[in-house]
Amino acid sequence: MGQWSSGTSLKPILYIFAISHFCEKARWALDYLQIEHDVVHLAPALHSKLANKLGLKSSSLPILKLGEEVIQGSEKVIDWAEEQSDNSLKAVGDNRRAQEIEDRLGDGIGVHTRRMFYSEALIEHSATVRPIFMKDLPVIPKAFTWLMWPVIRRKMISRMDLGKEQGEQSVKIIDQELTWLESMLFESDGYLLGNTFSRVDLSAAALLARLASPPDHPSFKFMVRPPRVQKLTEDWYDRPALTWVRAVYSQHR
Ligand SMILES: N[C@@H](CCC(=O)N[C@@H](CS)C(=O)NCC(=O)O)C(=O)O
Repeated sequence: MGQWSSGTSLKPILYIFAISHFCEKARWALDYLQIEHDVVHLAPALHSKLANKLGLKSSSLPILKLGEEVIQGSEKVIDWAEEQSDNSLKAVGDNRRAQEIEDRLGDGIGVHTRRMFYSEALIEHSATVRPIFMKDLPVIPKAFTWLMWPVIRRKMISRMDLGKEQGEQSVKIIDQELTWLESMLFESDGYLLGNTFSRVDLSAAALLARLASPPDHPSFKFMVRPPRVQKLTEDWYDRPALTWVRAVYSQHR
């Protein structure tokens, strides 16, 4: 077990956006593996300043800071957390297969649930997104987010390639990816690889939470879904993959 695990005074800091499902994935892993840490919410745009200061080329969150050491990205945070803990999130069996599934979840469901959501929310109902980004911020970053919102919004629209067509394309991709997940779940014993909960299950559940609405999610209860996303969430509520996500949240989060 490493020096950062529970009981130590050297607590790592996890920098996140509350609304980010990749951040939720890292945070859940740290909680699950019982690694004590502080969570710091960052304001969009100010997060790039922190990444710069830490010497990172990319500004993406989550970032975990441990003294001088910096770890970026949910997968690397989980790799690190696994080394520190007596508990495990390793998938049983072939590691390469677990990696392939986790990568596919990130590139497919991770990227496209986000693009589907923001393509409607940020373009047509942007006032409902701002409060989620402001939640839990200290006063100055909160005021910054309020004032700079038009600029932040424009940047997010261009960086994530948002738009009505893009949103519709993402819905089709998510549909295919849910079918893929459902085919794996159909052959499984309740978990995606082997018969125990692993990082692969955690990744799928965290990245699908926006659609599955698990009541145990730390931030999504504050999320207002725009009408088409809300309708999709209702239409797909009973899909096996989304029912499974809610069960995984209630058992493991
Ligand atoms: N593959 C990365 C994806 C992380 C990611 O896309 N983070 C988004 C939030 S959901 C972000 O920080 N975007 C702002 C930026 O890149 O500056 C991971 O697993 O951590």
